[in-house]
Amino acid sequence: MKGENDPLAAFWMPFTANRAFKAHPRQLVSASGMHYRSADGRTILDGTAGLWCSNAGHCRPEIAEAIAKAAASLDFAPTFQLGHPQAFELAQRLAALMPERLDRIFFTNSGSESVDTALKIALAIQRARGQGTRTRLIGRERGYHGVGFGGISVGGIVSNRRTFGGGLPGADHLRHTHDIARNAFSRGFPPHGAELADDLQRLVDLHGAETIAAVIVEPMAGSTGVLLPPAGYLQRLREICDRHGILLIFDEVITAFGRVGGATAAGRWGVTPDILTMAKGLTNAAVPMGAVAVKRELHDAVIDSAPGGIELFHGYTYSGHPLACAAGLAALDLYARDGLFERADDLAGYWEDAAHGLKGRRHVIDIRTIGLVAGIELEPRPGAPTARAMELFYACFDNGLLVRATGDIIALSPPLIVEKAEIDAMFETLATLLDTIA
Ligand code: PXG
Repeated sequence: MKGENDPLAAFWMPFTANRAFKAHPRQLVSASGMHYRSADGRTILDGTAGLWCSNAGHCRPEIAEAIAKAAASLDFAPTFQLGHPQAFELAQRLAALMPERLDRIFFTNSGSESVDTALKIALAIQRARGQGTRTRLIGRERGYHGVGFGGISVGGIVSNRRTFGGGLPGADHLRHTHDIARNAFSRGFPPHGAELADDLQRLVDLHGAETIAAVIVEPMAGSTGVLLPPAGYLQRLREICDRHGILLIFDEVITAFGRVGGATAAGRWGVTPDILTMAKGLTNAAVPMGAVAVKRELHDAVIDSAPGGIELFHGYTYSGHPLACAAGLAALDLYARDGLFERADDLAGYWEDAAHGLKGRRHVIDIRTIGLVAGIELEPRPGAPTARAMELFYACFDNGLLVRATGDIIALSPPLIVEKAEIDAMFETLATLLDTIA
């Protein structure tokens, strides 16, 4: 890396190969609707809604205006022992979108904070219910729950964990559900693997249910390559949690706000967790914000356990920040006005057919879609895992298409305003470029 006069040196970029980026920088300078504009003046079709977050497309004027208005009228207000009307309004609006009874909302500023908040709330609930021995938190292999110490402890990605010590004591993991041998190229929920939920029973038998506070899973694992829940898996996990007094947390940082149709995957797929995390699409990503939805009676247990005092010693300076609330309210208005959650459902069939059009192309060993998400798994290059997908990512960018590469999987998750012609363009670009990659 270069020295003091390098204008790119100071920014230590997150989750980035800094050396490679700074040798060949790819910068975005503006955005509108379905497109980014690059520093070298090209238009880039956004196949990923930024990082799975700009669900209504970029720079929507209604959101920009709401943020500007908030910035000029109430730039900041504490939410510790004080409040402001838009925070209460947004919480109420969110509660109305959540599955039944998940209508108590805690605000955070990111997905990672939502996850750590959800884990802490789970511990507080168990304690309030007289179950203080339940301190163990269970995640899943190949799970991504952000980068806080809680999130990496229950997360299941080795490179996110190995540098940072042992994590939370007692955390354990279910096996992941990814099974190309049995499920490759299946459509909808993969047919095989519901029995993998029984791994939770195995951990109960191993550790004792009285030590387990909660299980956290992404209903659909996004970051690690669009890993869909096998048919019946989430229902089975719910049943095992109920049998043993274990709280079920769905990490919906990616899946909420229309990505799989409906406001949440829980609602869309008919399995209700006890706690649900959100972020990303909550404000259409225009201001950082996350939230945690908690079942009313579980929230009440915590509130009732501390009459008179602060019930939960947790919160962030920026919980319910006025600019984020303004952006959130405007985003929810847009989602409703333009019917964007339904749009993911309406387009899902077209999207699935377009994605599966890549079947038989060079390197492609699996294709998975649900809602407006697609994972295209490539055969790893011998001796150089991840190189093939990374090359394809660079080739796409150079040819005007933004995709995500994770491992040897290309993930697509366009803004929900995507048109059929743009869907065609995405998969045509991928089809062409797959032939050019060694
Ligand atoms: N939980 C889930 C399920 C996520 O996907 C987080 C928590 C953390 O959110 P924050 O806001 O703290 O980053 C995430 C984030 C990718 C990608 O390319 C995915 C995420 C973030 C950046 C890139 O798949 N997910």
